[in-house]
Amino acid sequence: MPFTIDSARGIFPNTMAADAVPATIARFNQLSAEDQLAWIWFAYTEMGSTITVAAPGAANMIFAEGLLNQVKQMSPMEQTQFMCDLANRADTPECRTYATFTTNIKLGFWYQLGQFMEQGIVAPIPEGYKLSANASAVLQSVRELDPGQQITVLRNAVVDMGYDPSKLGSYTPVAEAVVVPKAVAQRTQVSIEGVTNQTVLDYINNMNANDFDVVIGLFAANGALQPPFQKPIVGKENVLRYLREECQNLKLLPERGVVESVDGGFTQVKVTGKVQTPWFGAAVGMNIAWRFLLDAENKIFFVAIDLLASPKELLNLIR
Ligand code: 45D
Repeated sequence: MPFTIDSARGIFPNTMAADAVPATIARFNQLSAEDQLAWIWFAYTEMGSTITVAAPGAANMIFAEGLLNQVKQMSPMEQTQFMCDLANRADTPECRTYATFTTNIKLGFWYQLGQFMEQGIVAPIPEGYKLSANASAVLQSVRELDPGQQITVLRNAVVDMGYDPSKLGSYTPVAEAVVVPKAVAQRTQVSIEGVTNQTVLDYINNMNANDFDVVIGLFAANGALQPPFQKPIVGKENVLRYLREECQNLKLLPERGVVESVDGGFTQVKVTGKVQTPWFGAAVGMNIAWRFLLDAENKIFFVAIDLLASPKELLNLIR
């Protein structure tokens, strides 16, 4: 075996990822809970003047409803305490419930809390709240990011809240229902300048059709998928669960790529383009690279998805 998952992570080392995202999150994590909540509120509201979040479907809100109802029944002081507990990742029953939510349920939960805060049903950020100097500085740096990076910072802030899921022991994640794959007549076929590799095309087209059973069939038995700023998810079972939980209704818009033969019959393919999330639709195109490593059977041994540092990186296909 010429590659391990670990060595595969290093293919196309010239790819410049948006390191500003984890750097911003690290600075955000240093802030007090009060500052974090106010910071997100300001960042979210400011962003809302140019791009708006799509309301989650009612069917998906059902999963967060129990916790939302609990919060509604709290006194304003308890509500503020609960939100601070989330930011502090405290060990409370409510923070444990939140920890069982998958990313999209967490986002939908906060979307609804935000609405409640605007409607006066949940305690708002106190009027005239003044951010600390540090928090203001972090807010300024997020203003300078492109929209795709801004929404990733917000998403990661939300995902990291609540009790640490890895400390929960075994639990059933609270996830959206799995959608039915798109009907064949409604499917689109991409073309990628410089790439005709069938596995890569099948990957993109079946992701766009929410046909995750076909997507997982493209992976090698011990294949891995590495989402932006995360460690690889290894093995078909884990990758399939991730696809069902996190990848519904994404729109992958690859533009161009390169294909190169490497050791042991393996092929490395780098594709760049845009991805849209159902939360923002066509309003936000994230600049993305896919770095595939295919084995001798043309199965996906490894694929990394990177959020790119700048649009300029869309043209960077050198090794
Ligand atoms: O604390 O090929 C308030 C993979 C106040 C898979 C609030 C992929 C206080 C394979 C404002 C109410 C998935 C990796 C909070 C491709 C407070 C693959 C609320 C890539 C928290 C291509 C805040 C997919 C709210 C990608 C409601 C890159 C914030 C997907 C909401 C990226 C923020 C998706 C939202 C992203 C952020 C989605 C909805 C970045 C959504 C971001």
